[in-house]
Amino acid sequence: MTRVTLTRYLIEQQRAHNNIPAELRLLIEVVARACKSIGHHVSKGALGGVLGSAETENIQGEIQKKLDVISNEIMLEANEWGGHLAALASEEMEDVHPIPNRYPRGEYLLLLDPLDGSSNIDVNVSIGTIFSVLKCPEGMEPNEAAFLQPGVRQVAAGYAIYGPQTMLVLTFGFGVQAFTLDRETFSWVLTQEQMRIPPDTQEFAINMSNQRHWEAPVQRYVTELLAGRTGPRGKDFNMRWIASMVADVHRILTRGGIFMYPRDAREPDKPGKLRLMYEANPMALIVEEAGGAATNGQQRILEIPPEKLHQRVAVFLGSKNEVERVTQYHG
Ligand code: AHM
Ligand code: MG
Repeated sequence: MTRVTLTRYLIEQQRAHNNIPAELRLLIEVVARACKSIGHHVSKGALGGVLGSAETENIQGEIQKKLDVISNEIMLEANEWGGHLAALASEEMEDVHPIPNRYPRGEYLLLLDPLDGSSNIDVNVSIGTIFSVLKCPEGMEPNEAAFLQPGVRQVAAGYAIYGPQTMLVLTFGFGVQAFTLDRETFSWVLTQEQMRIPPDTQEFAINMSNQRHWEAPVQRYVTELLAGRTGPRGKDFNMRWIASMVADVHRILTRGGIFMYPRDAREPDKPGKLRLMYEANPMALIVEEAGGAATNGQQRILEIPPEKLHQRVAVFLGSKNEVERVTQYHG
């Protein structure tokens, strides 16, 4: 069997379809290399002194883990000097980070959740890195306003998952491909082409402990799932909740399912927990490209015009028929 590495895949795509500009290809290679480095630090655990809290707070008011900080630094260091980016933005940084003047500036904008699933780091459960790539609008300074583009404008999105296998899942808007890290050659090898999410499923993912805070449409939808075979849905549903969005989405890409993080009454001024620009948008593009759907209950996530870099959003994504149903319940 021929092994297709990430580099070869990108070059062959470019050659055959001319759909990945060279600068974008190089940018993705840099991000993928940085993910290898993050994965390497993750895998060291206690031996690398990377577990535990950094005792600092990020812009979201969350206590950062050491690996949140390390992963953000790895991404910054890897991407600053390459010449492909105009600026980057991250969950761990309050403001956008324009490429310093000492380096050449490119035309792309990179958005990151450098280490997603922070609560799972210390318990050795799968975590990941999520990224989204936009183009800096022509003639615009790479400031926050340049980033505030709806998800449909993403030119690439992906995530790395650090689990039993380390994998990279990528889309450029023509399907979703998965690469597995070969730990012997330290290269990404194409292991799945055109991932597809089945339109129907009997598996859902939601943090049930928040049930009392949910809005009526989500109460109704989940109650019907829980009623199983003798309820209105006429079939039993299974539940999974990993509390790493990357891992929950990866399961859904692999065997279907619906993932929900609804708006709830705990913090009424925040429309959900997850962040639109570097969690929901990249995952929504991946899920749609795999034949699934992604909404905030009212509209396609990818069409939401962002107002703020760190804006939050309710998320329903995965198997199409289930996402459409819960969206309909929202009226
Ligand atoms: P993080 O970016 O700080 O790690 O938070 C995002 C994570 C998602 O990966 C996951 O779906 C969710 O938060 C879990 O939330 P909860 O702890 O409320 O179950
Ligand atoms: Mg996250």
